[in-house]
Amino acid sequence: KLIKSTLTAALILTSGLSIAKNPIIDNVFTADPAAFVHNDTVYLYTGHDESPSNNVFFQMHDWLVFTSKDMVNWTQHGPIMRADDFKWAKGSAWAAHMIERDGKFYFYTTVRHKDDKPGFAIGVGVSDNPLGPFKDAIGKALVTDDMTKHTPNDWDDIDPAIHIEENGDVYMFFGNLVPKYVKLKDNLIELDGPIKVIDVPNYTEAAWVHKKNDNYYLSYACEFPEKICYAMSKSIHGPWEFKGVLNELAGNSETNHQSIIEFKGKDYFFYHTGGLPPKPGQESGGRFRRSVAVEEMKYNPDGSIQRIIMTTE
Ligand code: FUB
Repeated sequence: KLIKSTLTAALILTSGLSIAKNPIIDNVFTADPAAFVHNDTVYLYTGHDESPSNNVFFQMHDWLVFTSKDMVNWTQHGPIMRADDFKWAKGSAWAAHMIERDGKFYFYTTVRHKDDKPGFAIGVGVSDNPLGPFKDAIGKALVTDDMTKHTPNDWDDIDPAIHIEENGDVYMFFGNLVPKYVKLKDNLIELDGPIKVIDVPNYTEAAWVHKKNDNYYLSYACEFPEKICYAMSKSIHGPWEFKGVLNELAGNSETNHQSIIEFKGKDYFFYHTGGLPPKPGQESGGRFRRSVAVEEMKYNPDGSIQRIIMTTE
């Protein structure tokens, strides 16, 4: 035990920060990571897979959050919000993203809308605390399926991801099969202009935008089963130059969903896999029983990103 602690300490000392063994959460099934750095802490927001079997479609009712100050030890909190906290929604707590402005925390989520506006929708939760609880910030959906009829399916308006520009302008990226973005008003709960379509190849879902130095990066789940691809631009408005696959198929989960952050001088890539082994009397991880994992991410001198090496494979 002493040798193990000494080795761990040495690893932390030589590399600055160590990283947890994947999947980083193993007591509950988690998906769709959205990491957020606040006050020297990583807040890892996740969906919560509760399907009893990989033959039963997503059963997702609420969102969880896990915190860490060292990327090794994670503390579970939550649920921070349930899909049915939106009175106009009827379940499906799919992918979400957290941001902060002026001491308030805004949680952009995917949910299924009730039958008066069928299809998926994007809602916004708000709280004074990043650990919640969150309440509906608007009392209605920010985006409904009838506003985004780009595909025959009713979920082309899922997976919100927010990017805040240095001048304070806020943009929401989202979509399934057709990637889209829209500016938000300063109040963060209204659209400020039209929803625009983005031109990148092989897009499936899970858009995430981040900026490093002068480069904007749009990463997204591509093809199906999903890999993560990415594109680069010098402007939030594009054009986006396709740069290829960033992360290969993540084991047996079919979907893949990434979140990219910088924390204490290192860059990290969160994703999910179906790799959790079975517990007695239960099915193993898989496409509807997913688990969040993380890897260190490295940039090349030209700003492109090195292919992620998955320690989960
Ligand atoms: O978790 C439900 C859906 O699966 C998400 O919204 C997608 O990104 C995919 O991961």
